[in-house]
Amino acid sequence: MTRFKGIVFDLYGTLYDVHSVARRCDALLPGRGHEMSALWRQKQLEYTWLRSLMGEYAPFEAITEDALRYTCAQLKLSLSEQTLTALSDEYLTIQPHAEVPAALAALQQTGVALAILSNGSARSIDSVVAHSGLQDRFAHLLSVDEVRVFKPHPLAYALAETKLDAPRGDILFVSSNPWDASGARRFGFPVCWVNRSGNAFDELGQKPTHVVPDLSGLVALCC
Ligand code: LAC
Repeated sequence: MTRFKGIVFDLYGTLYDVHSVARRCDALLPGRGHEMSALWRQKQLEYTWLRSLMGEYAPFEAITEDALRYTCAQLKLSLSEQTLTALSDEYLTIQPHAEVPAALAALQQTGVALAILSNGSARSIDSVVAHSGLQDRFAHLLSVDEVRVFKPHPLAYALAETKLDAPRGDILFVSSNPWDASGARRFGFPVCWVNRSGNAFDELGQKPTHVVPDLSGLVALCC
């Protein structure tokens, strides 16, 4: 029995493995697929933050394609528009991290409402979750599309508080992305940082409430 009324998860990197696209990248750039997917992911994130700072919004799929265009230009790779779209579409079918399905089932058993809050568009979130067969685990799939500003803007986190209809102190926010964990903590959620790779936490004036190595650690914390 957990003390939380809801648990809200970040999607990319937290529940689903973004670097599973590295395999496809490797076919295009043999031996450098990881470098390519890491640069692509970094630019994808930067473009969400920069668009928000510029007072603009573009759907996550468009940002993902723009980031891939930059990555190819930077790595001097010439890709047809068709390959570019096919590669970006890989983000619609990324796989969950291995322990995630069992962990979500155990957490759901406690009766707590589970949700996703992602910078991804509603279409991306629905596609990724449906592809993994995990749609029944979640009471809410929330996209920042609704507020047209990306995390870590407070309006994005406020969307989860409104939809879960519970005070922010009763909602545990779970992310493997330190910038996201910092934004959620700043908003007022208790935060569990999933530190899968033994990384340092960002220096943004916030500390996570809990740290776990993967979602099994979260189950131990909540069940
Ligand atoms: C998410 C990313 C950006 O919001 O991790 O799901």
